[in-house]
Amino acid sequence: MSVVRAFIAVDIPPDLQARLVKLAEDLHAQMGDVPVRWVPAENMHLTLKFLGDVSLANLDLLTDIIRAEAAERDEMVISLGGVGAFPHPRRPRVIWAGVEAPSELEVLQRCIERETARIGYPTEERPFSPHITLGRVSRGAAPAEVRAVGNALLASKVGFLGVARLTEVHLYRSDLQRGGAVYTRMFSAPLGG
Ligand code: 2AM
Repeated sequence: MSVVRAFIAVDIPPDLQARLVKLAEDLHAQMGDVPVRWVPAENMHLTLKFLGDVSLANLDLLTDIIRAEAAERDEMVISLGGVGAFPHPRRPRVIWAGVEAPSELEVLQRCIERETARIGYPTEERPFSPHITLGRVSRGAAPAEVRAVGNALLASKVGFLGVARLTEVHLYRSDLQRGGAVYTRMFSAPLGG
């Protein structure tokens, strides 16, 4: 295989993943039986750059970028809290937990964006909005179901969820399988070198 679907992300620890799954289960209970694809704990991460199809011939260039950009920054701590939806809670497609991050994370993301654009990966037009995806509302959801999702999110009183120390930046491959996406780490680089 000469091409893989790939993205660059940072991880959150398993205890926080478990807390987010519990939160997703609570939201699910409030929404009722709506067609949402909930993200399993092991797939929860903070995406810095979705690359799409990556030629294996480009892997060395990408790992060089990740290693160099990660080395430029120190480890950082992010804080998770609150829930919301893209594009808007009244029109929810992606259900997320919020992330508060130091400005260094945005700098890291911007530099990765710039360097990957330099080698030909399409630039993300949307502003960086750090989040952890909890679930995705199916395209076929009925308007009443979409409203139920939005109402549950707007009524939610979720506050602080926890903190995560970011120590590494990862390149993941994503294999779309019948049971959902399977993410596999291909390369990791430490923050701070
Ligand atoms: P997310 O950051 O909102 O969760 C792997 O698919 C990861 O890349 C997911 O976490 C996903 O969204 C993110 N991603 C960003 N843009 C994407 C796109 N156009 N297609 C698929 N995934 C994308």
